Amino acid sequence: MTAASNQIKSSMWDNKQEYPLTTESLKMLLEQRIPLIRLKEFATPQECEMLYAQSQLLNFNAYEDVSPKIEKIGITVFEYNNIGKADYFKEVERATKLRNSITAASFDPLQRIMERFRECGAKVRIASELSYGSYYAGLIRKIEHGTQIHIDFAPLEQSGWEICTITAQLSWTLYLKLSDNNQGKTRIYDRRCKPEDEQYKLDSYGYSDRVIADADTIAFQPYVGDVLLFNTSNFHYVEPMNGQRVAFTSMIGLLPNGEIIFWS
Ligand SMILES: O=C(O)CCC(=O)C(=O)O
Ligand SMILES: [Fe+2]
Repeated sequence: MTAASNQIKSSMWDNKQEYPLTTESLKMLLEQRIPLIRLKEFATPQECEMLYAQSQLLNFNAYEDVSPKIEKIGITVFEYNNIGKADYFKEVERATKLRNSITAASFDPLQRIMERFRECGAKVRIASELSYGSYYAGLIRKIEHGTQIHIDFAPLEQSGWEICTITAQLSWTLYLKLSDNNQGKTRIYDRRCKPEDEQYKLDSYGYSDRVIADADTIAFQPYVGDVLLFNTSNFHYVEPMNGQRVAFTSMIGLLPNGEIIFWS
């Protein structure tokens, strides 16, 4: 490797390690200067088990046109890209009622993570759309066969929604149920997407592994009760899992005015 490329690398991830959530680490994650934040023991094993048990009483739905299969409870803007905004907002109330009934019978990780952000001085709220109202936030998601290499960045995926005006995007994931085999790691690359990467796209969301050639990487081992926070405009994927991998998750975006919004 050349000295020049080394220099570029060190200006992105100075340190390939896990950070706790602080005002400083949150800022660095939004700026893609650190790979990830782990909130250890964000929830107790009992809380995770209760939330998981609630999800087992309901039907998970698989994403259409996404392979390997990913299943979830709750709705996403991603699925309404082609269907349209009005139809998405028609479903928000129903999905929110269902989520509230699940969290009322267990615990509410969404309120807790928003509180943890406030403790770091962030101004947080659920994303909202002029003349439609609040977005939906908070999926229960099953990723057990891994994912393709991808990024998540609303300004590239949606247009004409509030979430398209964000300047940085993170996701947070609380792991509720994991088979005890240390599989299903989340792998994150020190490689942000650029417009030219379109040539590496394989389908609706996956990219060829040529996109991450030579990039630095970190593998996150999920544990029940821990939260992973990372910048989703870094290429990333989930490794397959022989068994269960169920989590509670949403997206997080930074608006130009400094506000932080949550949605799914
Ligand atoms: O389940 C995970 O560990 C992360 C999944 C993912 O791709 C994301 O949160 O953007
Ligand atoms: Fe992702």
